[in-house]
Amino acid sequence: MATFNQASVRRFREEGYLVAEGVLDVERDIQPVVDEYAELLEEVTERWYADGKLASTYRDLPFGQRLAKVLESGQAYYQYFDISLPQANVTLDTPIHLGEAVFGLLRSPRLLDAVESLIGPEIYSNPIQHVRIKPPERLVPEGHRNSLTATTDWHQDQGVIIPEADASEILTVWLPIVDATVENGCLRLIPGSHRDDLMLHCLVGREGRKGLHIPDQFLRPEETIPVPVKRGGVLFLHRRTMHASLSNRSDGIRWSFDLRYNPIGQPTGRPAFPGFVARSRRNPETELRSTRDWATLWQQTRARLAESEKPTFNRWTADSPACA
Ligand SMILES: O=C(O)CCC(=O)C(=O)O
Ligand SMILES: [Fe+2]
Repeated sequence: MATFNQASVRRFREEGYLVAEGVLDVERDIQPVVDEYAELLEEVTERWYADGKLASTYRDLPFGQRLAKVLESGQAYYQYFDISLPQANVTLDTPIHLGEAVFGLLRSPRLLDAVESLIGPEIYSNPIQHVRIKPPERLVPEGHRNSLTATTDWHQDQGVIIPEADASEILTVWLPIVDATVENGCLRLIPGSHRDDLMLHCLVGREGRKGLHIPDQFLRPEETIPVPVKRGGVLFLHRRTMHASLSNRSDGIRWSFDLRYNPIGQPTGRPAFPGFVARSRRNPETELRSTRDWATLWQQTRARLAESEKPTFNRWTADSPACA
């Protein structure tokens, strides 16, 4: 199945990114996810209200405003919503969302057809994955600003893996659940920057702000372009393409998933977390097809990490002098 013609594949190779509109089916791929998260928000607000952690369940507010109220009240919803564990302090009850609609999205045949035309038919779902539901940035309290809730700093995705996977062809698949615009904080990137080496990434920014980022002197601001993507569309990124997000200056949410896939057999760059075979033309029987099995993989990982294990997630352990 060739979703992209040769010209598009060539453009991806040359520019390090590709925007494709209309890859996903709104009814089959997106709406189930929206419904699943509405249910999850209902569940957590009810619980936090009952526990006295919220002054109200904010039931009458639309999804985005309700989320902002929850955050304003100091409840960190993002770990309940995310589809990955955090990299530290995992306990037996660290929340993670492992719902059927999300698993359906990870395995969407429409999405995998597109992925197949870029990395081939043996497709592994790489466990470096997130959901980012970002309220208007002015409503996000300082202590809750991170790349899941607010602006994402400049980086290359290769900078977040460990070196054993440097040669893995990890494809970033970024897809918005609501139209991503310049105003609500779509991504921006530097075309062709994947041809550069892996850049230095720093851990602490100038204002003491934490978060992995490429320092300013390695960026070429005049070459950055914003990449709006409509719901149903997908942005594909090469692992060395430099990118960041704009901030959400709108009144609504900016909601996206970033998923990653690599050819089966290549290291994922985050071996402590579980991936799975999403599609194999050669050995279809190895595909993971059950949400429950997928959830079990993450639950077992959580138990293992809570127990004792302190794996390495990051190649950048201390800031170089060039970071100052
Ligand atoms: O959506 C964002 O803010 C950041 C996404 C990102 O860095 C990625 O998909 O690799
Ligand atoms: Fe990224």
